[in-house]
Amino acid sequence: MKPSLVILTGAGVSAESGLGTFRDKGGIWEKFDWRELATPEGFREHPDRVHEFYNARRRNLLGARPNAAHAALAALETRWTAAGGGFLLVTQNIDDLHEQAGSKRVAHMHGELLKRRCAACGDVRPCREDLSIALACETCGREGALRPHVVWFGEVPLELDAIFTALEGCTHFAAIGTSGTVWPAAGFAEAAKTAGAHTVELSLEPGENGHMFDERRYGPATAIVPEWAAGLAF
Ligand code: BJW
Repeated sequence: MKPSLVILTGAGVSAESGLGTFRDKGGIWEKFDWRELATPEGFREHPDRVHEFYNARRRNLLGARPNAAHAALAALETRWTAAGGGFLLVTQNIDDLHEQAGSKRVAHMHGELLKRRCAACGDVRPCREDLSIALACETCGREGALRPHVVWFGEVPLELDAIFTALEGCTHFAAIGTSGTVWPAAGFAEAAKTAGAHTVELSLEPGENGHMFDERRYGPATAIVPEWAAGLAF
């Protein structure tokens, strides 16, 4: 069987680049109400508050740079694919730090903050500026329908067909910097195990699905990810 690696990243991989995590002490969902800011119902009721929340996070992202963990994953992809291995980096993160570091095969299952979508016509475009309810869609002309291209609770994550195809054929699976709380991502380790893959968790501490992993390494991503990637034999 051809070696095939699937990596799932979460907020912990970008924490040392200055982007907040969600469920750690002092995390985003301790300061903000996810029901109000990360659900379609919240956006319908208070679109201005949702725009304010994502506008602030977009401005913060525009000043952020990838760290040693992002760089190690990009180098691992180059090495692994050059040797003929299958590779997919699935990220729950809406930042672009994997791409900034040079990663190519990236599936953004929870969307991308530097894109916006028209809720009326579905048009998706790059977006580096603040959004507001006063803006009109350049494609359909509808006012007030532009939203961040992100996946909120109750919405279906993106690229699931490609992700599950990769999981079904993988020989190695790593979950990095994710609490294993949010589904369907929390079930990927089990899907990889069912496929016969060796599974590893790399994070600050065990996630909710920590028992699913064959191997566990705990510490800051910038320390443990380069070390793990360098030691991974094809
Ligand atoms: C470090 C570190 C360092 C820190 N170094 N490590 C009841 C039971 C089961 C499921 C459900 C349920 N009720 C509802 C659901 C479904 C729901 C869900 O899972 N809810 C749970 C909370 C219970 N899921 C959904 O609604 C999803 N859609 C769905 O299920 O559709 C149905 C469907 C599925 C499949 C097929 C067909 C239909 C959508 C989920 C959308 C999630 N959206 C968010 C916000 C939008 C994006 C944004 O604003 O950024 O996505 S929520 C938030 O959580 C964000 C993240 O991507 C996501 C995951 O968080 P993550 O990355 O794990 O971060 P943390 O903070 O939780 O963990 C960070 C970790 O890093 C920690 O472990 C730290 O220790 C570690 N760490 N510093 C290394 N320096």
